Amino acid sequence: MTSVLGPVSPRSAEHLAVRPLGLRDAVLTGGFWGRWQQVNREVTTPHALGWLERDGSVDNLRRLAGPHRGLWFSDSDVYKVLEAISWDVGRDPAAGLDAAVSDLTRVLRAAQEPDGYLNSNVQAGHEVQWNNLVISHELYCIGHLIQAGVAHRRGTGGDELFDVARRAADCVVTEFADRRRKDTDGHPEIEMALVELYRETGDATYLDLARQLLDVRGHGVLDANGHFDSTYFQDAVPVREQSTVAGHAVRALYLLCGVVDVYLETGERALLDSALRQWESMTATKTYLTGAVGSRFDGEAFGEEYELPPDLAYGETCATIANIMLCWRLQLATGEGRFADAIERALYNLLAASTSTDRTGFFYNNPAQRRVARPAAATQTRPARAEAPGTRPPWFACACCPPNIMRTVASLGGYLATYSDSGVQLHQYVPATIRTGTVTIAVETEYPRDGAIEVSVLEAGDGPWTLALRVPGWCRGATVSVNGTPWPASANAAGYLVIERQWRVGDRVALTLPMPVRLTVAHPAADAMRGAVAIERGPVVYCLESVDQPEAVDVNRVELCVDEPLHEQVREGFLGEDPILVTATGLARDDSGWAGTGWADLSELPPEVGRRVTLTAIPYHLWANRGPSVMRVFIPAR
Ligand code: FUB
Ligand code: ZN
Repeated sequence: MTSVLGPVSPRSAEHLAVRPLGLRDAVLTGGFWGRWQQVNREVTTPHALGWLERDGSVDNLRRLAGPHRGLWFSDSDVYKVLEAISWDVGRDPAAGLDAAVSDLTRVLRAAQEPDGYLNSNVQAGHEVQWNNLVISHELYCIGHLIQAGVAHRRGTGGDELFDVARRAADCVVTEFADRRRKDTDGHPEIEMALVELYRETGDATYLDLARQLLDVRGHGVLDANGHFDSTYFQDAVPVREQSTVAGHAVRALYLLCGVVDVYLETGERALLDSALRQWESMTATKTYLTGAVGSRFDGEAFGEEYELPPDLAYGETCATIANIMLCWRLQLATGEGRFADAIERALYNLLAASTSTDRTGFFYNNPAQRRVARPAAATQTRPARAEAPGTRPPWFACACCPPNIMRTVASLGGYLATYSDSGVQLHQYVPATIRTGTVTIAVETEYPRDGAIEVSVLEAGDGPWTLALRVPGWCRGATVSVNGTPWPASANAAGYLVIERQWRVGDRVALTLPMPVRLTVAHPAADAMRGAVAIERGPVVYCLESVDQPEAVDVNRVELCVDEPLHEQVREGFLGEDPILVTATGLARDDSGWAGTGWADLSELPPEVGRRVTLTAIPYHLWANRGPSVMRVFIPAR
């Protein structure tokens, strides 16, 4: 297969159910994500470049001496921003962005050792090279450098940044390949990067090393030195035997991305099976309704099955992004719509909520309930992660999330559609133009404000082909018509309505996905949400935010009257969007009768006192844009 401009460009189609499209072939043309992509480039990118200078991340690489500012893996923030910019210039070159890449590449080239080694913390003498892999993040950082270099080369054809990345990779090969070492990095990431480098170069050394690094893990090769345990590092169980996601969430999911990447190139079924098994377990038992994964603050980790407390949810933004990356690889491997469903949930909820509406503030962790209207910490520019602020700071001391958001938004086109010998598959409904060889289609929609999606054929290609349209798992009663005539199709086992015909230029397909407001309950074993409901409409999860409720209504003390109707109303210009808000009847509880210890004998409960109120729910992703607030997604049902 020829290389595509986007993350995950498999070298051969042999183990793909569907094939990816590049960012110049799947182009966002507007809507929520199209606008975000533009602001990501015009506003977030300069913001991020400013912060990388201000927090010392670039200076660390410039100086390579003295104290290292920020966290020891801050090089990776520079690389992720470079990757984001590379996707952007790949879609559409821009002088300012090109210059930023060149400037930073010059810094990296000057910093790089003659043998290709590059790590500002180690080179400044704060760590001995390759000596403390469990903590040092040396391979993790080089992995991000490789991804940036590959993105830049795919985007521009240029070798500047790519050469730096490849030399660093070759240094890793020299140290680790052919089992010269039996250990690996405490933080997975290098595996998927090496596979991408193999894809880009055709040099199987990188693929072999990626596989080796998967193989050695899980045998207790990382000496945890008292910092967490083997499970935290995914080093307790060999990856082919693992049954569920465990330990640090981002690490577990980055590792699985590498696992599926190696499968996509080698066809080793045990790898895919393991990834599917772990993903299914995570999706059924360890994922919040918002798409958050990794519920524990302690170790930024997955909890046990159904351990999903809404108020204590860690839900790191990077973990959900890692799940999007994993889902995309599984989508390519299987062609199944359940992975696009999960991407959709993650995009419209957690990822959308991770960033302020002006796109310069970010959530590192994403709770599903906030009990106290607490602002970001006084040290606002560098809040400790565990403070879990109720407003979005502009950057973090541990700045992994903002650049991860940036590279995801910049490369979002790559997640919209795929193609195969039989035709085109549409996975996400976003205004876009999709081109595969001689076929071009345009998608127009206001989704998810409504479920009307129109696909028109701009170039019809030769002979018949299929258009496959994902029917989201939440949707009942989807219908489709072709040129105004109902098309009698129902979704196939993979979750797609498939239309096969000889297409003509100007053909129009109208897909309707009904999306009435609905109430969702959690699995009974998810104790923390038992007896509560969440409001959803289409892929959008709603929340109650204190600022929208009638005066003196405490969001911590409301119940939702589930037998009363829910009403939708468009709120034009609300936080820069025209979202649909939902109103519901609720009971505002007055618990003054509970004064004292807060406990009561079941047979002597204080009388229930409350007043009926109208509650207003907003899309979860819009919360915390109007100052500190109290917020909840799950509401006790009445
Ligand atoms: O360790 C690198 C990154 O920092 C992880 O992926 C995040 O969870 C944060 O701890
Ligand atoms: Zn992060």
